[in-house]
Amino acid sequence: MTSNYEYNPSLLRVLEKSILIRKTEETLLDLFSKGRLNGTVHTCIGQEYMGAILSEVLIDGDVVFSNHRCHGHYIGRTDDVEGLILEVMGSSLGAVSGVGGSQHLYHEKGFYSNGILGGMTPVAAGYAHTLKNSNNLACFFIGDGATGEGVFYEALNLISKFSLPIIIINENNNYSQSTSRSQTFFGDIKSRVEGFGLEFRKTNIWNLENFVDDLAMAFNDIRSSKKPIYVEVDCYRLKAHSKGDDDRDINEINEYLEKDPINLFKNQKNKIYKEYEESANQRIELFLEKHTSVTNDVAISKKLVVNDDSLSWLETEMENNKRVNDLIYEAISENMDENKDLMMIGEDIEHPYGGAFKISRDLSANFPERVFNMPDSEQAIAGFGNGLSLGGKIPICEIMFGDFMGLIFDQWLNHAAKFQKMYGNKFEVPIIFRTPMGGKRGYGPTHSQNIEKHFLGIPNTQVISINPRNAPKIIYDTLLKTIDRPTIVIENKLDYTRKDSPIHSHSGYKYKKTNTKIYDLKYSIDNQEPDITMVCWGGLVCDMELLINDLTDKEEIVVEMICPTMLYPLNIQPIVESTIKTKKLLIVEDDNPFGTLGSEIIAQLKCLNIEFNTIQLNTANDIIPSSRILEEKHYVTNQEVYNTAKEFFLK
Ligand SMILES: Cc1ncc(C[n+]2csc(CCOP(=O)(O)OP(=O)(O)O)c2C)c(N)n1
Ligand SMILES: [Mg+2]
Repeated sequence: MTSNYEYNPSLLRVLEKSILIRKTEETLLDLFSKGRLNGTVHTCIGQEYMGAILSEVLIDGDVVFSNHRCHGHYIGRTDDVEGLILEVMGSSLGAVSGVGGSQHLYHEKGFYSNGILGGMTPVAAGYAHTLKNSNNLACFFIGDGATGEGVFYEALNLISKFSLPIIIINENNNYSQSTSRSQTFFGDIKSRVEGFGLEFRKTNIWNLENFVDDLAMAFNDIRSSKKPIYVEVDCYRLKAHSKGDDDRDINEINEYLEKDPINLFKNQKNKIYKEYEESANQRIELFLEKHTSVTNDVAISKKLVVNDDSLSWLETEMENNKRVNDLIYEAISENMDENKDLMMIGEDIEHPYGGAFKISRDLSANFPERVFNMPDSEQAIAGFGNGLSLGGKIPICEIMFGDFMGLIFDQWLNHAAKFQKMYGNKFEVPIIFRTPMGGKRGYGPTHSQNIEKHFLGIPNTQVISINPRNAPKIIYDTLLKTIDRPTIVIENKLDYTRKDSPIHSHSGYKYKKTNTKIYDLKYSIDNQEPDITMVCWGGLVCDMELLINDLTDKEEIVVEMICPTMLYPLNIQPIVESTIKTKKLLIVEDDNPFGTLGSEIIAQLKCLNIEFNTIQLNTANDIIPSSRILEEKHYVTNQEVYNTAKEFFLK
């Protein structure tokens, strides 16, 4: 089987690049067989053309988003063969310091890849949004198998609806790992894509001249029309999915080996082929001679206590007598005035509705380009936010109810939280997810939960809990001015309408704050030794404040309440300091009792060899019922805390 086309200069350049990619990947397989590589190698041997074409069609400022099979795309975009090889070998001189490895590559020229199928679709969309007023575009690669992911379709909707400058290149090699497309794929991708109103085009690599023309035309068309295009490319993977796992029929593979454009080129233009091959081999061999072994000096910290800020207490600034929802709105609005990179996206946030809990209010009217509604697609909202952040914006993503944070978990854990470090620690990822949590309003099992425990402990992220006493406006203001990492801010539904002035305490209780950027609080009486340390946060703070005053007035029990604002990374010092004094630690939580922040606090204190007794009060270990009567039974009641504290004091 031959295609007798002329090898024009552009086609020759694509072939030269494709051969460089093939030789690089053959080298990687060889290094792997010699035990010199750690982990996985998904080669694109047979599919190099999709990467190679990039060096023909991209301009400065364009950005490529890729997947697990990314080496070819990376070389096509960057020509950084050496950085790639060193990366896969695990060297700190590698493209991303040996942290990302084969699947997680980054380059400042505009390249991001990740190993979560489909996960980069909304990220590419968000980034493309930042390119809308330029001549640039985003180029997004996805395999046929990954088109099974739901987030892909959420993002296609956004790409079409927002008319984003993006080319989606769907490499259809008919296999997802060992599963052939016919086993799991219903219908055809064309009608799915066209269902979203996207322009669908189809090409293949078997006639490489046409392929180069088709792709070049699609890139040009996007630059002139500023509209997205979806291109399905029929192709075939000539090697195993990863390293050596291949169960496909050998006759099928042989058939495609014959059709392969590099092999055809080798047969038809052997002299030029040899030239290209030799030049690639020389480049790689010379380089490998210099790197017979690798080292990696990236620092790895194994500290148990993740936040050991030293402790000093300051007076608090409060008494604005304003409601929490007003304070959040004001902080966001004022910062939007000052910082044009700040954006806000979410469901139903536009004026006049202004958000389910009325935080965004008129922001969309005041900043129409920067505050807008998103579809009911939490994964896409989160991914789009991640893309905006990579593109230099600071997105505030409103997730309507905390319970829906479950839907963004992958974008939080495998995207936002990973980008900075897995891409070699070259940039920060400022992004905020704001969300109301908490029950006691009869919203029932899926609209009432405090699920922060599932988001705590993820490296390179932070989780902040505001309450009426930690001056939400100051917290937000500080956060918006200094944010340097993915951040969740947990608000509380009942707190929205509470005011930021504490109750008057006869016994002399007042709040103090730690001397840290995002400060924690303690509620205590100056110069009086406390009997019990209480820890709580969020929606419980105001309730416990009331209760503590009663305990002191009626029972003469003095409590020191520690209210962390930064739930992660938690500063354990205020709790350590107080528990050493009281030896009695009472933790009250609005969550069921297994694996919570409370349990973590107790574990940390134990590891620090502090002597203390402890009681943890949690909700029922069950889902949150809607009925008011049942809801009351579910939560820790104030009476329960009161009685427990009394008994604990006497022990
Ligand atoms: C969310 C997710 N699920 C499963 C995997 C494991 N996995 C890695 S590659 C792959 C097959 C992907 O097939 P396709 O999208 O067609 O790309 P190809 O490997 O054919 O290039 C699978 C199942 C993954 N990386 N991410
Ligand atoms: Mg595939």
